[in-house]
Amino acid sequence: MSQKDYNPKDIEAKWQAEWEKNQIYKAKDKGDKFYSLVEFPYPSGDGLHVGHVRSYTAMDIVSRKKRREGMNVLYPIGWDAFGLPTENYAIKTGKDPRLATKENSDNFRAQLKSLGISFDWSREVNTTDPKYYKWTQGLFLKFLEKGLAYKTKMPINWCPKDKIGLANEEVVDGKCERCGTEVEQREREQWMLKITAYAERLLKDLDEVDYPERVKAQQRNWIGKSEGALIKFDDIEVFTTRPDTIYGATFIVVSGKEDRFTGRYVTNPATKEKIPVWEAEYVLSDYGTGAIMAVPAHDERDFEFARKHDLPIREVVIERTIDKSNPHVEGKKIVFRDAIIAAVRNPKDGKYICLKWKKQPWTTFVMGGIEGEEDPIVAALREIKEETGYKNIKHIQTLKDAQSEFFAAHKDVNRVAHTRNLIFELIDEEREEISSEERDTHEIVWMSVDEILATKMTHSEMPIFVDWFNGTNSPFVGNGVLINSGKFDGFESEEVKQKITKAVKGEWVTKFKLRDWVFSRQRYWGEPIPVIHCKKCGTVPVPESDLPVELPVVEKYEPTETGDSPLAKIESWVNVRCPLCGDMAKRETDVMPNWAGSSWYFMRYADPENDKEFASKKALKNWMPVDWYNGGMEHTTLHLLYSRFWNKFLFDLKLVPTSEPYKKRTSHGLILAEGGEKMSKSKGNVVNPDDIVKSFGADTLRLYEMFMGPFEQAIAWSESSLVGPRRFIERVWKLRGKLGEVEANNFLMHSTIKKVSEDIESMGFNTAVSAMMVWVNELDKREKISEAEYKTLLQLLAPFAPHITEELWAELGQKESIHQSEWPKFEDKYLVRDEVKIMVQVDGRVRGSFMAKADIGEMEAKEAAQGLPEVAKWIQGKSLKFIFVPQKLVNIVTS
Ligand code: ANZ
Ligand code: ZN
Repeated sequence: MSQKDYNPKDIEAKWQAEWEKNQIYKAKDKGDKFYSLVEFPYPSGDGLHVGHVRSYTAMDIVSRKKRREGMNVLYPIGWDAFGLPTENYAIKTGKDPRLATKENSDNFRAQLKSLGISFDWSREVNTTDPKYYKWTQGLFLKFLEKGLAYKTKMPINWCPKDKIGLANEEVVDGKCERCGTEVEQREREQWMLKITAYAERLLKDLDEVDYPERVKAQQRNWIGKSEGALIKFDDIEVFTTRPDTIYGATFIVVSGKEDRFTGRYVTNPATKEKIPVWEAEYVLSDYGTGAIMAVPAHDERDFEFARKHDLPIREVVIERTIDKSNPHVEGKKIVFRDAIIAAVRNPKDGKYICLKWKKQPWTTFVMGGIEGEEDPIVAALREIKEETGYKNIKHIQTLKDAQSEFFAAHKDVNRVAHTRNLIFELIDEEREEISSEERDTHEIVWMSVDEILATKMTHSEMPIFVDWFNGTNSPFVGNGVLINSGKFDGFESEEVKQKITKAVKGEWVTKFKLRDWVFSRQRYWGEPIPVIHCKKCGTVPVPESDLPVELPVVEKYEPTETGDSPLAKIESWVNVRCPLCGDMAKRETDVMPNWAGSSWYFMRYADPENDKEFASKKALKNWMPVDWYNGGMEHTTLHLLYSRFWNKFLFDLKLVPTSEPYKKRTSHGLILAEGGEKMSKSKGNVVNPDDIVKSFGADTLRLYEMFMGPFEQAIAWSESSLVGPRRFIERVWKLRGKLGEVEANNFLMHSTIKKVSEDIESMGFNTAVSAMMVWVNELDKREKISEAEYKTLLQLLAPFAPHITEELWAELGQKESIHQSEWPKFEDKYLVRDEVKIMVQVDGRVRGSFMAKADIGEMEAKEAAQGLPEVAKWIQGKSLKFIFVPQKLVNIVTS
């Protein structure tokens, strides 16, 4: 059969037009719904990024599969078009941002269409369209009405040269991104949204949603819930999550610009000692009370600070270690003991004395008990001499204490030992005889650090020594048993937190790291905040009937000399009558941040044309929540949290049906430039998807991006790797020439259906593609393939490569679009790859059998059947015909 060559240019535009004409991707407002969502792009002047293509293609594949499984799918797109780049472009060139936005979104739309993504274009939204931001403003007024929008003084980044407030991303190393001037902090009245009112619920409801663990973890950290105590050290109140360590609080640190002793002392309410008050930057002014009790023995930052400034370090919690190989034996007596463990080093070769026990399978350092009030170092020196004979020893370091629990087999008791862990060094090798009793107990061996680390040493305190060997002698920050803590000695730290708080008259509280959301910008290209300031009536909301408050046309886009929005200069716009008293009043000139429009866009898609409400309850009930939302990890803490907050707020007003907007969230990995750097215009390493579509076709680009690596992982672009997917597509194209009257290899077909179906659900797109490649390889080896196999292949490949599959499908004479055909189903009975017994008949009588792989093909089976000796004699010298029933039978007909 002759066939024309594969040429994507001939087919891609043709099918795109056909799909658009037949509206095959349009969501209907009925039936079992599936709402797939991708983050709508900011339509920049640079055009679509190959990173967009990765995320949008992935959810396109999911959406296409769901549609073909009979679901009513909503897969919408729009433009998140307010924002700084367009505004800065306007400042530079004078070009109206409306125009730039129109041009850029037109370009994005054309680009997306050229990729064959199955968006429902009838629901396109644009956050800068007054018909859209009318509702962003309307929703803001609901926050205002409920007391969740308020004004307060906040510090902002201020460039004194450009006289402009800067977003955090415009401050680079403390300098203005445009002019390099040192950025200052300025206090300014700002509008705030009270997201903190929802902190607890934003945290708790994470348990209900299907998000990747790393996304949940980031949100939990960002919300940052801590339970702890407020405790007064005279007039300085601190917030601490570890009141159990208060006996080790040897100084106070208050938030400040640099490390500095203030000259003051306050009383530690537990120890009654006077402790110094320091100032340092590591204590944040806006968390807790802005002051801490420093416990250097148990907190990394306090430890570092104390070492740097030579402040006292007092250990008050010791680690409780349980020796798993010698655990307590039930019914045995518990004996408490103070003990030492001494690691003695010979400075000559860096080896340490270890004891190999003769009656127990133990290797230990020198160890022993502390008698009465004996000093631990004195006790250790005594033990070293007794057990090893070395006389001249010096103490090098005291490590952390521990409380270890083990069964002391040699004494037949359960021990709870408070161990002092010590490091010593030999001064010389002078040595005295050791007792025969000691000699019978253990043998002395010298071991290097490496040998020690490779040996299973018996002490459960080993981690403390390993820290020392590795030079990471860090404070013990965990929970444990209290020491040096007066009447609380011996108690578990976790148990006494509240008791100690009470004893020092503190208060148990819950704190969050989450701050309220600064919701105003002194800029132009954003939604005007819809309020009016009246001398008599105060802050008055613009009546809903007057919304939208449209952005007026301005001549200059720069903020004013005083850092106000350029809107402040438009007298005719600013001066209005008060909606309440009718006196002259002034409009608010701040605009919203670019996070506003994206906080609710997924709701608008449900009902994009509605001019009575932001979306009707009915439409929202039809579509919400979003079933699957894919987006970037960079949006985890801002956009994702903000939009969950808006949704919860509207849920409380009974305006949306569910308290969480997104059932499931996934995240794609970034696409990096060739070589692994970030793609950026300045580096000139940005790949333009248009170029790839032109030279390879959209199907190849889509397939390549799905095949390039695991979807959640970052991966570098590789131009040379595009030929793989392109060749694969060409092979699929050519396979058509092999169509014929043959039996399908059901095992391969059904296992590929299963693999591709499951991999799409788990975003294993790369392995789905490789399963299809393996299958095509096998099909290509055969002389003929069946129509069932070819059709199934096209149907599985269609979500990945929608154009070529549609073309080939049509060539097979199919009237309906492949994208409306039913998704292939696999049958379990074909999935067994185990060996099967294949009977061999000659002229209808069973003459033999052989075992073979379940997926054995016709050719192989014929050969195997003829090769059986018990069959050979029946067919010798005759001309043969074969009938092959896969997995069952080779029937040979002689004549
Ligand atoms: C004493 C202490 C001892 C602490 C110890 C920790 C370990 P989270 O869990 O993040 O809430 N802290 C309190 N306010 C702070 C501030 N404004 N800036 C910097 N650090 C501050 O952390 C609470 C702990 O962080 C508090 O518990 C306090 O140090 C410190 F072994 O108090 B802690
Ligand atoms: Zn008024």
